Formats: sequence, structure tokens, C-alpha cells
Amino acid sequence: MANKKQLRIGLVGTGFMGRTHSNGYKRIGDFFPDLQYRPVLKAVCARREDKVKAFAEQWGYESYETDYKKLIARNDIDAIDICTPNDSHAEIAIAAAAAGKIILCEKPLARNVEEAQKMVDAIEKAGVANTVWYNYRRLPAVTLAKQIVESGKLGKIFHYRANFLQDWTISADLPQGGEGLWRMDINAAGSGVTGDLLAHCIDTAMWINGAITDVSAVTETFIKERMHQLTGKVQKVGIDDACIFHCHFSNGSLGLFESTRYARGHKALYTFEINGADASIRWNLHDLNRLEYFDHRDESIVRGWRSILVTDGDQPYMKRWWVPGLNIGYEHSFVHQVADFLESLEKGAPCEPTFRNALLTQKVCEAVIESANSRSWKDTGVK
Ligand code: SOE
Repeated sequence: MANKKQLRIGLVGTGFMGRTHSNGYKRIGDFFPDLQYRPVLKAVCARREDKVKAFAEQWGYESYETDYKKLIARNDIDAIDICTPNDSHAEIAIAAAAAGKIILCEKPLARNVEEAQKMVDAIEKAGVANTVWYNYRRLPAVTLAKQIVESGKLGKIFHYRANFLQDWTISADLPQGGEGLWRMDINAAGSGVTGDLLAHCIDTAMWINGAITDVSAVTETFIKERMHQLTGKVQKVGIDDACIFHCHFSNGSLGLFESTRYARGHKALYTFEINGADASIRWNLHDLNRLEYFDHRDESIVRGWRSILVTDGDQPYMKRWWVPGLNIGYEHSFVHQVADFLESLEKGAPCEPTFRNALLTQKVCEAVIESANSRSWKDTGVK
């Protein structure tokens, strides 16, 4: 550690994402020992003192704060990592940028394009390093999918198809808002499945297949009113429970995307399939180390879907882990994101997706919601 540069982390938020990010920081020293930067878990921040204190003890943070402004004001913090509900991303990021901090922000960047644009302006004015945690990019099989598409093996791309299916909000008795349920509250989240789940699909899709230029969407809110956990009152539900959209990519291919929290039996099934003139690939999160590949150029008697177990040392990230044939999991995508971020600091290069890149995903999400509301095609403004 003596010869390493420290990146002193101030984490804001102690929920599910606070845990995934903290785990990411903690694994780096053991599995990416060659990186020059080492994260130091300096402080964690959340409003409730009992919770933040317990989180700091459990995850090994040296200290805690209950006010993010105090965290940002500290001289012993280099980077602010935002893991709070979406409604506070902009406020915290803009304050952190003004204080010259490096910023990592959980997805989606913001609730809407207006907020996201302000965040981009703030970090670019401050000139601080930044990234947004679209973690699925960094699963080895997903990174390999990008490499295969970039190699041209698929030929001209015709179709990109993605789903993100869950079933946790079907009960009408589930309240909206407050702890654990802020994703159900339009004011806290900005949107429903579009910003929460389709944002992942859109980020991966534009990373692999280029810009989504225009969209036509339909959304549905199956349960129109729910009790709000904070007020105790029954209130209108403002989020989209389900969203389906189709779109054009700038490379001429067609996209088809579906997300819902009402697909009984599915907890977090993220899938995509890409069809090109010569070959196709498909992937699903429940078998995350596997990439399936079909090549029409194979001799017909052996032609069929190949099942590639992405665990070899020459496949993305895998030389860092075990030996060929042994799987890694969901949490490793966050470790990889930390590793890539630290490497980008070392090189002085941007770590994608930067805030500016995540703004593009935000633009597509917003166009999707606008299209559904107006029942018309919408340009995304992304090229
Ligand atoms: C929602 O249930 C959720 O936790 C998303 O917020 C995450 O981004 C996704 O990766 C898993 O599902």
C-alpha cells in the first residue's frame, strides 16, 4: 500500500448499491494488485446515524457523516460516490463538482435530461474525473459481446432485442415511496422501469450497437393508486410499471426493448440478442458467464448455437479471477468498474460511461416516456 496512490472514497447512501460499490472497492487490492491507485474507504454518509454507523462498521469505513455537505467539505476525501435515490443525484454531484471532487454516480444519472445536463455542465466546468455505474457492461460475457460485434463477425446488424423482466411490484398492497420503495415513487425515481431497468438495456445497446435515434413506446401503470409509505395516504402512482419500445439505431438496425415489474416468475432477467447478416449472439443475466453465438458460415452439418463459457484467461477480465471453467458473479461487474475507473485515473483518460455518455441514455429514456405519453414517434437527439 505504501507505494500506492490513495483514492479516498466518500460514499453517500447505504442501500443495496452502497453495498455493491463498497464490495467493489474492497476487492481491488487482492485481484488488481498492479493498479497504481488504491481505494480507501474513508467515510460513508447517510441521514440516519444508527444505520450509517452500522454500515461503516460492517464494511470497514473509517468514519461516517450524516450530512453529505459535510462529507464533501472534508479535505481527506478525494472521490464522492453517489448511491442515493435518483432525486438527490444532481444536488450531490453538482456540490461535489464545485468542491473539485472526483465523482462516481449510480445509474440512472438523474431523473430527467434537465437534471442530467446540469450535472454534465457542472463536472465539465470543474474538470473532474467521473463515471456512472452501468455495471452490466463489465460482465465478461457482455464485454465479449461488444468485442465480437466490433470485430465485424456478425456482419451487418439488423436487429437488437433486449428485455429486463421483474415481478416484485405485482401486489396492490405494496406501498410506494420511502425506504426500499423509492423506485415506486415518481418524485424520487423520475420514472419507473424505463429509468431503472431499460436504462441498463439502453446503455448496453448504445455501447455495443451505436446511437438510438428515434423511439416509439407504450407504457402502462397497472396499479393506479398505492399507499405512500411516508405519508400513509393513498396517492396516484406516477411511474411506468411496464414499458415496451421499438426504435432505429444509427447503423440502420431495428431495436425492440421490453421491461416490466409484472412478469411473474422473473426476478431480474436481463437478456439481449443481436442478429447480423452472418452471425448472431445472445446473452442472459441468469447465466451471466455464458455467451451464445451462431455463425451461418459454419459447415451446415455442424451449424448451430455455440455456447461459450466466458471464463478463460484471454476473455475480458477473467485472467484476474480463478482458472478456466470457474464462474464469477454479478458483484464482479462492480469490481471491474472500480478497476477500470482506477486505471482511467492512472492514464488520465475518461472512464466510460462518463456523465456525458450517460446523458445520452437519459435522453433516450426521456424520449421513450414522451413517446408513450404522446402516442407518437420521438427523436432522441442522440446521433
Ligand atoms: C431494481 O430492482 C434493480 O435493483 C435496479 O435498480 C438495478 O439497477 C438492477 O441492476 C437490478 O434491479
